[in-house]
Amino acid sequence: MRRLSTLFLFLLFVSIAKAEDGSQLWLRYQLANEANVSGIECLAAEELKKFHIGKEVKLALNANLPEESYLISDEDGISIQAKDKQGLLYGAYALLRSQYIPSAVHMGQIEKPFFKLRILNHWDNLDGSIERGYAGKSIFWDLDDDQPKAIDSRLITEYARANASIGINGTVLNNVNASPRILSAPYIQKVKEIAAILRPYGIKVYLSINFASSMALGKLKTADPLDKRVQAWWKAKAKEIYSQIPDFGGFLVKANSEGQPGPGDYHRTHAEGANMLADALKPYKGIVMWRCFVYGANHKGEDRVKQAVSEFKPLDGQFRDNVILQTKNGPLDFQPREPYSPVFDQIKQTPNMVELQITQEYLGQSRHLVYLAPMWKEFFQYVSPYSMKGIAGVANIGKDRNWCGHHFSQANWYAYGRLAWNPTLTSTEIANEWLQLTFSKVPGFLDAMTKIMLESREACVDYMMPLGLHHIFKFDHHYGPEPNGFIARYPLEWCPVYYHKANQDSVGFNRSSTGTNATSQYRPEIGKIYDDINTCPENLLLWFHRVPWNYRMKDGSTLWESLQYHYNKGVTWTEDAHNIWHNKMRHYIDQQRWQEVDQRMEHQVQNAREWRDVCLKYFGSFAEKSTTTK
Ligand code: GCV
Repeated sequence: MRRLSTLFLFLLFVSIAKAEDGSQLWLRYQLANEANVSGIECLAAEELKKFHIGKEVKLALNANLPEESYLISDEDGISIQAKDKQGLLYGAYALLRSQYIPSAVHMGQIEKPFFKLRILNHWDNLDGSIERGYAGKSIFWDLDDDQPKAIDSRLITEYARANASIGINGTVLNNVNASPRILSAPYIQKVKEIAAILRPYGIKVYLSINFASSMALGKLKTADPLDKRVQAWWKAKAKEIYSQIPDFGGFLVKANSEGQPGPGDYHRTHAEGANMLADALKPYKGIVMWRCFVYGANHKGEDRVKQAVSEFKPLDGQFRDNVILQTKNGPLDFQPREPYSPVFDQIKQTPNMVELQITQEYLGQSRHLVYLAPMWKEFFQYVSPYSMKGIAGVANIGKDRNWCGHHFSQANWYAYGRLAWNPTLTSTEIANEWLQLTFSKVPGFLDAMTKIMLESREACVDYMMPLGLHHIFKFDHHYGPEPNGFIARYPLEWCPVYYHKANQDSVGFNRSSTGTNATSQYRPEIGKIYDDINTCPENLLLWFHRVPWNYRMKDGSTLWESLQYHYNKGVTWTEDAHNIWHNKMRHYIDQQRWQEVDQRMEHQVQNAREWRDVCLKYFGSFAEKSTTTK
């Protein structure tokens, strides 16, 4: 008895002693005893001195290496070579990672980032709220006031360090639904202060702009991009910004989309709008990232998923060379599963970059454990990373102690950075790395949790919207299920019923050549596959086709049976995953993080059940009455 209680006390002590709050992310390095680092004095050297354990490390510049790359060798001690200090820093973080994961460094090989632009997009409002943010307030902004509050330099330094450790080299500091005030002098001053913190970490700052800023701030009566006064206003604004922040990256623009102003307000094209800004930024080597997420303006009434191609394809080739079109991975809006956006097939002469969503707007927010790398890798199976100039990820970062709300949502930030660096890494490799750095290397933990992470996205699709169903979320906050959410006063494109059109005969959106013909926007070899119900992947069936309830799936079940199977499978997965965490993972990690994850997983189970029950009741109300199921 006494021995047992001593053991209990010992275990308790160990777990309390190791309590962690997740604030260190994947950078939980033990302090080294002033490691032996020689060569260039830089941030890389400082990081290594603090955390590198083992042999001496030499840092050297080598002009022959590509920008941002590094070369680590182990002859006569370890050396890191790079063309620039940024490369040295990336090399230092790789070396530190290799203390936990030896395969993180390939000795003697030049490592260079795949995408030149590896950018985070913060949808942070100037009042500190974050659109689609689920981890507390903004780390950059506080009260939207004429005079912005002082920045928290300690927090922003930690943010910079975390990003540099995974190779992110740019950040857009404010929401694409942008307040014009971001371009006022006091805010530019704050941006300058933030840029000064991020610069040593190799991170450039960018801003989202409001297209009508010349009216709101400049007191002009117009924002017409062909108006000389408007052009002059933007040129002067660019000059002002660059006089404060010489390495400012450029602008991100949401125009004529969801109520935002844009060139369309003056019957000008997106190209005319983007070019006006591009001309203002050009003397300073700045770029414009112009979003293709537009619908409901010029092509009202057209199938929403077709509208971006309809809008931008005729403009291809008309953009200045410092404009990049930024397009969401799917043609609708960051659903748990979408086909890739056909913009990537149709825009051939204008540089493209993809916008991924790290924050889980439609994937359980910071309540659900859903690892997104498999979803992004699925996109890269169809759209070659070689066809893109850059990659953007809508951040899931806020002031919560653990940065992302759910400890496992940190994995999505990490995975985004790692894939931006090297899109050929597998989801398994990244999950494994992240788990080892963030939690534990013990195989019992690592194997079980890698499996759970890898399965989690498909499970989320199963319990939310299997077989190609989409946008059946509760209105506005996009958390729970609302398949019957048709409220006529909203734009049609926001109503779930518009997307599944369930009735007693069938369900699904006919986007084949007998319907809206969205399949024709894909390159022919893919369009053909999607167009034919027999070849269309079943996981996108109801996205592209209208299907009778008694349609025979490949496994012989009817559509209705299959739908029930998937919803149940998704729920069972959450129950099993939670049981594993609850019963088996506890002793591998610290109590605090175990408990916080446990509570969230319990909630995920409840929410998954709600999804299943609401959706099966609703779809069942048609399917079970259907003559086609009899
Ligand atoms: C920033 C969806 C989201 C909006 C978001 C928009 C966009 O509609 O729900 O919150 O606005 O996409 O990407 O611009």
